[in-house]
Amino acid sequence: MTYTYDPQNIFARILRGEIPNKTVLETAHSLAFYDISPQAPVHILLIPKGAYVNFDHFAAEASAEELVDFHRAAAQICASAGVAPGVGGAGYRTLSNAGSHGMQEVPHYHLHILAGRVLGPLVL
Ligand code: DGP
Repeated sequence: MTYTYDPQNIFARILRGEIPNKTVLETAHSLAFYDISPQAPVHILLIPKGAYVNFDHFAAEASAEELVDFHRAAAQICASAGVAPGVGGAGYRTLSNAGSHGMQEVPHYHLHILAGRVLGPLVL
């Protein structure tokens, strides 16, 4: 599978420091920041620093180190925000949009982390 990555996408520009962001967590391979248009009291975006278009690109081509870093970062964010059930929190939702049917807006893989209210059923 060949993936074409647009280096001018907004999250690539955030990673290069060309656009400011409100950073939540930075690790060796991942960056998390607040969504500019929050859909819940907690709405954080987690992105890998590598140039991956979407989830299937990341899953197929990221190194084991990048994959572990990313998922541990997601768990750390949920724990630090106090929303992870494992730390007594009320829970959260993670989701990732891909492609046109997924209505992905920014073509750099990202995980939405939503929490802070009852999120309701996943309405499609
Ligand atoms: P998606 O539809 O899954 O590609 O979601 C893209 C998200 O990115 C959307 O919730 C809004 C957010 N977003 C777009 N531009 C910016 C930006 O410049 N800064 C931040 N922090 N978030 C952005």
